Amino acid sequence: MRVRRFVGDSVTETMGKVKRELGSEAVILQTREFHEGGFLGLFGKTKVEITAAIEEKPVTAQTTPVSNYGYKVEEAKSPKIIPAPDFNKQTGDFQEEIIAMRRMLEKMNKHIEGLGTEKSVWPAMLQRWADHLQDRGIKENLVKLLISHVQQTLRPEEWVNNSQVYARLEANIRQICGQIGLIQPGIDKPRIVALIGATGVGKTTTIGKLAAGFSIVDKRKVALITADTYRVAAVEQLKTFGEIIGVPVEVAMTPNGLLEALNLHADKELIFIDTAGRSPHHELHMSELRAFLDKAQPDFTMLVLSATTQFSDQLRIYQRFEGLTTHLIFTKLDEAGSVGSILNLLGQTTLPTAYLTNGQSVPDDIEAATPNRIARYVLGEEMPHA
Ligand SMILES: Nc1nc2c(ncn2[C@@H]2O[C@H](COP(=O)(O)OP(=O)(O)OP(=O)(O)O)[C@@H](O)[C@H]2O)c(=O)[nH]1
Ligand SMILES: [Mg+2]
Repeated sequence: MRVRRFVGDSVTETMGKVKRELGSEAVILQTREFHEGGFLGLFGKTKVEITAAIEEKPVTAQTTPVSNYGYKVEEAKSPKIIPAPDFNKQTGDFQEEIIAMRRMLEKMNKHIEGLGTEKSVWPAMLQRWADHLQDRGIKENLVKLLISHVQQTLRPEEWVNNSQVYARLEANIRQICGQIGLIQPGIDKPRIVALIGATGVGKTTTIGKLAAGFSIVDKRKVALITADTYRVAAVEQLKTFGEIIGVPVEVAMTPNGLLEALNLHADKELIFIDTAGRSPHHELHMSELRAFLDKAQPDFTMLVLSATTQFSDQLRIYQRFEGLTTHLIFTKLDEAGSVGSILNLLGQTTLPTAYLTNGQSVPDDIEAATPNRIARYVLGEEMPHA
């Protein structure tokens, strides 16, 4: 590993030096500000020092900025922006509904526990549905809950009717999904939205989609801040999105820097904060993230979970980020063969779901979550043969 120290007048300038010398894959080891010159440091100049390292032979930085997708920025500016979903369709603040949902969920959980985990044997017409749900990745106890509900509420001669069974399952899955909570821009001050989660789940891409939707389609005043200064490439990625969408991007090296960046955009309606992907097992990384969030006090802290992550890992990640998270976002629904894991997770939380993403295209591949859409994804398009 090659370690180098860089000094400059500003974060941007110093980061530029790091990138030129060590390339985009350089890892930032330490950042500090110091005073140079002036009597006892008074009236001196504030300098920025960045210590960075590169694993192997340094890669020469590209002269033409390249986006995360590998296309040139100039080319990327030209794609037609297709209107994104209307993110403002709020379901409203139905406090009573939420309380009722929680009660129902608690009841359901009790019921699920009572059902045990041994595999059930159902009448043949229902068994094919039980197998289908299991193939979709739904846990055994939820499968039991869903199928026993069909068994109790439909007459045996109706079990052969796929659309009737599907509708019944869908209705039940909608209930398990619980609440939806979408971002609403602030009125007299910006709403602050931070995206957190494990590495590579799609945080930055999702911010690109949301920022494009709100700024281009909804004509809202948006700013982006990245607190992910761990890799130079991460900063470049968000800056590229900012350039394409036409919204300002700030880089926050420290929690105080984040606060400054937020204050700089007090006139905005929405500020998105991108954070570094965190391994939930890495305590130091988690406490760094906490320090950023403590300073920013976001209105929404959205945990991004990938549908391609297996349920046991999703659950572990969810539990680790639980105290910080206010909303959930599920990504990569297009890549996951079956997304029953989402239902398994939603069955264990009362946190609202906000958005679902289903592809790499910015801003198209995102939709506001609805219990209906989640149910459709969970059940899949195909139905078992009668
Ligand atoms: N198929 C698919 N790919 C996605 C989706 N969302 C993001 N990606 C891809 O997943 C990869 C990682 O996305 P990023 O947005 O960089 O993920 P991140 O969570 O910011 O990653 P780190 O900052 O490194 O933790 C990229 O190749 C994205 O294009 C999605 O909904 N579907
Ligand atoms: Mg990222």
